[in-house]
Amino acid sequence: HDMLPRPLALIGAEVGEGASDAGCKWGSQALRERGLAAHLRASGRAARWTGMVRAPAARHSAQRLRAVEHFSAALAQQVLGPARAGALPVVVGGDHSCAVGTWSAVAEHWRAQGDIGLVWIDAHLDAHTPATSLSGAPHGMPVAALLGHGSPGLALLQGWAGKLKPHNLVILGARSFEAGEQALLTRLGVRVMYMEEVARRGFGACFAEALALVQRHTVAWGLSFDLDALDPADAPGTGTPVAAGIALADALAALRGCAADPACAALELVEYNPLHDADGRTARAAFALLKAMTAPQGRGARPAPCAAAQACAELS
Ligand code: 5AB
Ligand code: MN
Ligand code: MN
Ligand code: MN
Repeated sequence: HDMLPRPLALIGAEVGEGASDAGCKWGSQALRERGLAAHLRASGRAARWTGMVRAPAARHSAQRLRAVEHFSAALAQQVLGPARAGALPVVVGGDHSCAVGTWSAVAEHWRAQGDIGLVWIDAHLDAHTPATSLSGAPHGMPVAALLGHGSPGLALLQGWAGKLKPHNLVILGARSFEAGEQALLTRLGVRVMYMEEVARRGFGACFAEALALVQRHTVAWGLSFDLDALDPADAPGTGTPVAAGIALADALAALRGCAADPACAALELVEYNPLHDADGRTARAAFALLKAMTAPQGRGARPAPCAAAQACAELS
């Protein structure tokens, strides 16, 4: 008979200190109050909030990195618990600096068995170190930290560096970045599917390839979704919206059922800013994304072929 789908352990990452606009700090609380857990239970999985971790307030920019370091260690503990208990951790941000705690915990959990993979869906590369960042904002640094670069307080979480190997990471949807972070990723050989490629090939084809890449040399994989990857028409309520992003409908179609894979180790949805979401559109996008990813029945109906695909078929 079918195995019961793993229960979802929702974890609120109440951190905004990683961003210049701290509004994301209240993102997980807002989604919780709107009934995210009940929304996810409607598709047949058990789901409940197992932790809310709040970053210490930081007034000066010099304190922000320290606040994020402190927060990351606490978040990692909240992720390790449900992972060890066999639940699926679902981290809800919060600014994207929370990814250091989330994926450090996942890497720690799987460390004896092997490496973890990660699909990072984002308008940005998030691969700065304090040396290359122009803003000094820690939410622009989690990828570098997970690769073992930048602030030792982040890179050495759980006592070891290199939670992610470069060939086990794929970044999808990038369209706003700086030279320093791009140079690091290029030097390390990280596969980046820029928005230009995503627009040309389609999000579905890119995500399928990304997933295959992060599964290839790993024992488990995860997905970190920054809402600013979406087109601002579908998700205006994020910390740093960037024009010309991924259509929500394309993301929903491609991500449906992805967490039904037993090798899916955790999910993360970040950068929801309720203060920029007057009509609730972005909250609805967040609900729909998490519901699609956690749909227990595996991949659902394929999306109808788009006009462009049909045109290509006719040409060949
Ligand atoms: B997010 C920028 N590269 O470093 C920087 O939202 C933006 O987690 C970072 O992707 C955006 O400040 C971080 C300009
Ligand atoms: Mn990000
Ligand atoms: Mn981003
Ligand atoms: Mn952002």
